[in-house]
This record gives sequence, structure tokens and C-alpha cells, in this order.
Amino acid sequence: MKKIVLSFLSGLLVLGALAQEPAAKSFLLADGRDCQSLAGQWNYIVDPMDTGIYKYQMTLLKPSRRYFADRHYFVEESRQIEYDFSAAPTLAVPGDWNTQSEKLYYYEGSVWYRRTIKIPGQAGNDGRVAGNDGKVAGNDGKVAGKRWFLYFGAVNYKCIVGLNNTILGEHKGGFTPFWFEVTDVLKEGENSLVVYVNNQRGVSEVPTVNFDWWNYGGITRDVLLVSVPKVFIRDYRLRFDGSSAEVSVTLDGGTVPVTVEIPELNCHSERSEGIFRFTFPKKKNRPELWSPEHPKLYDIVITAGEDRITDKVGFRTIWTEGDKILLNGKPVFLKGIALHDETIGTNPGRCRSEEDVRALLEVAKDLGCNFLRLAHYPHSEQMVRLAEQMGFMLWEEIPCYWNIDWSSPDTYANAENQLLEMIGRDANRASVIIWSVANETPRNPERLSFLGKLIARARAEDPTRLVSAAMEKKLVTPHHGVVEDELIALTDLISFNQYEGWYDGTPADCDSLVWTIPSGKPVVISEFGGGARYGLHGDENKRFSEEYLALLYRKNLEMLMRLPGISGLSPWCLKDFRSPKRPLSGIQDEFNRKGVIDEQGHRKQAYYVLQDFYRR
Ligand code: GCB
Repeated sequence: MKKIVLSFLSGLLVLGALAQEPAAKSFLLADGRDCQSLAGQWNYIVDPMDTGIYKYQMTLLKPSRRYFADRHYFVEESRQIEYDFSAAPTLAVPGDWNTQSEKLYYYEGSVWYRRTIKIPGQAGNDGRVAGNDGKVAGNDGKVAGKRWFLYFGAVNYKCIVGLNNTILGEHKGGFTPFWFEVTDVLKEGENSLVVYVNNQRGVSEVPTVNFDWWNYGGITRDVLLVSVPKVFIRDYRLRFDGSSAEVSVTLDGGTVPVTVEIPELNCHSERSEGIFRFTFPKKKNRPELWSPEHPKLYDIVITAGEDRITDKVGFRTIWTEGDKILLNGKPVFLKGIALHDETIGTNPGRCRSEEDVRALLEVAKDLGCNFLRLAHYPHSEQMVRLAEQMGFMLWEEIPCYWNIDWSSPDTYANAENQLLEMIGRDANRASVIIWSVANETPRNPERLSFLGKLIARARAEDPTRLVSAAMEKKLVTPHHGVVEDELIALTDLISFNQYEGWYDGTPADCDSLVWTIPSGKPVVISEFGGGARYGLHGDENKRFSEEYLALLYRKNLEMLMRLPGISGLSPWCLKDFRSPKRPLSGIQDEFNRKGVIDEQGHRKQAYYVLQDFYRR
């Protein structure tokens, strides 16, 4: 998140110097927070020329910068104003713009969103919003009581946020949450929120210009207006090592006494700061451990002065020993599938609701999965929470995908920020067992240093989970696959993608393929698969037929289960997903067809092959 220095010039809000904020700070959402959802229809203006940003180009290198404000608040009514939010059409928020308007289907560029927010309440004489105690502060004109925050679940890809003609800041990265404090800007009555969103791809961005999924633009996840007491619980972290649990609480705005309770376990502790430690020496007090078979969650209640939140947490451990993954101390096999954040339906787009996410998870349950690879970027918080309730272990990753700009410090800072925002949001979720920093990246010294730093950062931020990356294999002959990557020394798993029978060889070649893979760590096949159009039939040699894909699954499963150290699979993938890289008419029609179900949920034959394997 960056803060922007503001100044007014001729009635236009001018963007000044940008100051980089240090690291992502998490802001916890939990029950007990006073949240107003800003979901609904927002007015929008499509702005391919960036007219709202650049008034005119003074010189080629120095555009004069400005910002579309809300006309209602515009100071110089006598000026010619050529836009009007209230007369503009609307888009649903949350939601991607591509699937809401035919005109925006392929659009990559700038869109301005605007909605008003009505704040009832008792204002101080400066018109700002009072706390629920109704108290008005002293002669500094500030209002006592509550603090207010605007919280964005995700905006793809970059945005600038303005409230009541004040720019709050900007954010980059399309899949992670961010927030701004608006206590001093929000006022009683009508407020105008304007958000500039731009989803243009860029060479030094994360992801970069080339990736195999739809570049859905827009305010794709929830926007919330959150109010909290002056001193509030900004974050807490729970850590469990098998016999004791630690809870560290981060307050914002001052210091007050804090209480942490887990009522069902009779845990209760009070202090003013530091770490709360709970040991479970007696068997009868010990938490029931979270696992896919028994996804037990406990209420945790944290009170700090006037602030009180409740959340649900699970207790489990995850580590590796030799080539085994141990969940709660016992070897576990990851029966997984990889998936994109995209709905099942006739017009699929980004998931917007718990129902959208539940529909995907129910298919994965029916398939017999206990593990999901959430590809290739952080999915929504709803997804991670529901997976926790339904008993799925998760691999979460950031979009360092294919060949990004490894030598750019800005690209690194962006990737690290996305990593920290992801960990900050989900560090208390028992479902998440793996943080992954990259997918199929080419081996070179710059990439090793970049990803090495990210892996170290992930471990420093969260030493309780496994860290990995989806690597690649190489075929030294058509019958000999080799996995060799300097990253393996740094990760907890040997995870790699391989496409025998699709991009390499035929399904039958799996029978004779020999593998050389380093030993000593668990092997997780982060992708395998092939394409099939649901309803297209033929013999097992006909590409894109259901029969071909079913054979490919049978042969790959047999081959992969012969690998020493094999500890898990996440075939590519659950559902056919939109990708502009897949134009083949009549077969792909802009869908990557490697799903075991199609975009509408029809199960292909390969689905049943995998289901049979997982259920056995
Ligand atoms: C891969 C990528 C995945 C692609 C897939 C494919 O290796 O990781 O994002 O969609 O291959 O279908 O080619």
C-alpha cells in the first residue's frame, strides 16, 4: 500500500509524490467487527485514455496528473465537466467487469468506480462522524470514539482510492486485501467513494504479461466499511506446536488490557501485552485436532479495552520428516486438485459469494479430495475459511508465474508485499499448510536469488508451515525425466509440474518413463493433466476426447504412484477455466479444457478415474 501526498490545484485533485509504506500490515476481519458491506451496484466510467488521471500531456514524459472526483463535490461548477458518475451505468461490486458487460469482455485498462456511502450518526461541529458514545472531542475539533477503515478484499490489478475528494492511497496486486483508515475523511451524511482500477498487464508486474488465465479486472472481492474503538485489535496470530498454543495480539492506537479466551478448552488469560501461552498438559483439556476427517474448530474470543472479536480456529501441526508429510504427527497423502478462482456456470467469472466457492468445494469433496492447490494467486478469504470448515488442506500461492522480471527491485517488493498480505490474511487458518512462492519459473541466478529471498521471508513471517514452489522437470530422453532445481535445497517439498501424455509423449509412454528425483523430501506433483471437451468422444488416441483424458489419468496415476517419496498430487485441474490463450474453435473456445469438469459442472470420464483412485 502506498500513501499519496495530496494537494489541490485549480479544483482538481493532484497526485503528488508517492511514498512506499514498509511492509504489508494485516487487518483482521472476524466476528464482532462492526462492518458495513459496500456490495451493490456502483456507477462506472470506462477510461481507456486515462482522462481521469492525465489532463493533457504537457511533455511526453511529464503528464499533468489529476483525478476524477465526484461531480457533486466539484468546486468549480462553471468549468466544463465531461463526466458524471450519477448518470453512468453500473457494475456489481464485488465482481469482475469482463463478465458483466459484453463491451468489457476483453477490456484491459482503466475503469472508474463510484458509490456513495450514507453515514447516519451524531456529528461533531466539524461534521465528522462521532463514536457510538456520541461524544465530541475537545477543541482540536476531532471526534472522539470510533475509528473507521475502508477494507478491500481484492482489486485487480492496481487502484487509487479517493473518499470525499481526498486520495487515501493506492494499491498494486490483484488478489490480496488492503485497507485505509478514513476516520478523518468520513463524514456524517453522504460520502463519495471513487476508485480508479486498472488491469493492464506489465512486464515488471506480478504476474507479468503472459499467463494462462483470464485477466479479470475490477473490484473483484468485498469492500467493507469497518468501525472499531480508538484502540483496537488489528491482528492476532495463533501458533500451536502439538502441546501448547501461543496467541500474540497486535493492538493499534494504544495499549489496553487484553483477554484471550478459548471457552471450550477453559483457556483464559489476561495481560497488557506480549504472548499468551496455553499449555494443555492434561489429556482431557487438549484440543481435538483439526484434520480433513475431523475439521474441528473452536471459538476464540479476544477482548482489548472496548474492542471484542470472536473467531474460529483449528489446532493442528504440519511438518515433514524425511520424505513424509506429517499432519498431527502422522503421515498424510495429499489427495488434491488444483483450481482457479472462477465460478461454475454458463458465464463463469470470478467467485463473488460463499455460494460460488461452496459449489467448487462440493465438487472437490465428491471427488474425494482432502487437499487443494489454490492456483495461481491467493483466492478469497471465503474460500480459505470454508475449506477450513469442510476439511481441506490448502496450498496457497502468489502469482510469480513463468518468467517475471527477476532483477527488478520493484518487482521483488511487489511480490513480497503480495506474499505478506496473503500470509497476514490467512495465518490463523488451520486449512493452509503450504505457502508457495512461484509456479514454473526458469532456472537462473536472478530467479534463485529472488525466490530464495521470498522463501526466507515466508519462513520468517510464519515458521509453522511448509514452504514450496511448483517447479519443472526436464526430459533428458523421451523415457527419462529429471527433476533438478537449486530451489529444492530451500523448499520443504519437491513439487513439480509434469505433462506426460499431453505436452510430452503419449499416455502409454508413462509405462516406461523413468525418473531421477532428489531424495530426502516429500514429492508432491503440483500438476499433471491434459485437455478434453466434455461430450467429445472417440478412441483413446483422439486428443481432446474424454476417453483420451481418462487414459491419461489412469497412466499418470500408475506412474506417479511408483515414485519414491510420493506424498501428494494436485492434478491440473478441477474445472475448465477461461483463458485467452486457448482459442481452438469448437473445442476450447477460450477455455483451458484441462478440467475434470467443464465450466458448467459436467463431469468428464477422467473425473471418475480420479474419484475412484482417491476413494480407494
Ligand atoms: C502449466 C501451468 C498452468 C497452465 C497449464 C496448461 O504448467 O502451471 O497454469 O494452465 O500448464 O494448461 O498448460
